[in-house]
Amino acid sequence: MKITQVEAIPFAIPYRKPLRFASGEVHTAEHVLVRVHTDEGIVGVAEAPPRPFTYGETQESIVAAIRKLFAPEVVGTSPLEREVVHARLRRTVGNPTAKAALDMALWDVIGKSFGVPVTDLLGGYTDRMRVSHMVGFAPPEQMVAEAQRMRAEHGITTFKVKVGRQPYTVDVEACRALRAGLGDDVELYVDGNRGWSASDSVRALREMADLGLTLAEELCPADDVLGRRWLVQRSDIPLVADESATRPAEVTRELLAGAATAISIKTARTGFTTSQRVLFQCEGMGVEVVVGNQIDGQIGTLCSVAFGAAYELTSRRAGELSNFLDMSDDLLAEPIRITDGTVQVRQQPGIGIDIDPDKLARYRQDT
Ligand code: MUC
Ligand code: MG
Repeated sequence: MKITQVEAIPFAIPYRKPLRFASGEVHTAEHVLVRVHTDEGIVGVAEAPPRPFTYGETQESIVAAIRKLFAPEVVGTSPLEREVVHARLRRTVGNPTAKAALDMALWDVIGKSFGVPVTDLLGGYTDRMRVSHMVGFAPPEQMVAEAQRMRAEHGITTFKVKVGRQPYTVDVEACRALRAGLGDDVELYVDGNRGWSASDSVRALREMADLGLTLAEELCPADDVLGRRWLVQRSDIPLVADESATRPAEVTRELLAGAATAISIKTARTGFTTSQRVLFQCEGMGVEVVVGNQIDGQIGTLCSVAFGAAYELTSRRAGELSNFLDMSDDLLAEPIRITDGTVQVRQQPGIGIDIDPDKLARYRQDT
C-alpha cells in the first residue's frame, strides 16, 4: 500500500465560550484537517490545532508545511514505514502539530487496513479513559458553576484549574472557591501556563496546601532554570512539564535537570509514534504522566482517547478530554459522549473518526 495524497484542509468552528489561560485564549477552533489517501482507497484522518503561544504554528503555517514540505516527502511511501516517514519529517525543524496530525492519520490508515482499532495496535490496555475537565479563567463563581455543571451533566470529578494570573492570590481564591463548591470528593490540580515566577509559585502552593491539589503544571517558564529546580524541591506534589517538554529530548532535559517530576503527553504535538517514545521514557524512569489537552476538538480528543486507553500508565490518571464541549459544533458524524465521567474508545478500525461531509463543507475555509 502506498500513500498517494495528503490533504491539509483549514476549517474554523467558533467556541460558545472562549477558553482563557495565562499564555493566551481561544475563541475559534481554527484547525487543520489532515487526510492521508492511499492507492487502496483507505483514507486516514486527524487534525492539527495551531497554538502559536506554545509552538509558533498558525493555521496558515500548518497548511503550508504539510502541502509544501511534508506531503512531497511521504507520497509514495508505505504507511507502515513510519521510521522512514519520521526520518524525512525530521529534516524540517519545529511544526509539531502538523507532524503529529500526519503521524496519527498514518496510524488511522494502518488500523483501517488491518481492520483493528488503533488503541489495540498501540497497546490495547483498556477501552475507555476517565475525563478531566480544564476550567479556564473566569470569576470564581463562574468557574465553580462550570465544574458543577460538568459533574452533574457528564459525571466528571477531576478538574484542572487554570492559574498563572497576577497577583497569584486571584487564583488561590478561585481554587479555594472550587474546593468549597465541589467538596472533597473531586480531584483538583492546577496549570499555570508559565504565568508565575518561581517564588510566586512556591507562595501559591503553600497557601493552597490545605486544598489537596494533586499536581501542578508548568507554573513558571522553562527558562527559569534554577528557579524551577528550587520550586520542585519545595513542592509536595508532582510538578508537570507541558510546554517545556514537547519532545523526547526536552522531556529528558526537564527530568534530569530536576525541573519537573511528571510529564504531560499530548498527542496533538507528538502524535502516536513520538508519544509512545515519551511514554516509554517516562515509564523507564518511573515518572507519572497525564494525557493533556491541546484545546482539541472532537477529532483530537478521539486521538487522545485512542492513545491514553492503550497503556496502563496513561490510563491511571484522568485524561483532559472534555473541552470540545465548549465548541459550538464539530466535524464528527457521531459526536463524542462523556458518560459517568468517561469517554469510550471507538470500537471500529482506525481511530474512529467519521467526518460529516456537510459539516466539513460548512466549516472549511479553502473553498
Ligand atoms: C494546557 O494544558 O496548557 C493551553 C495552552 C497549551 O499549550 O495547551 C492548553 C492546555
Ligand atoms: Mg498545560
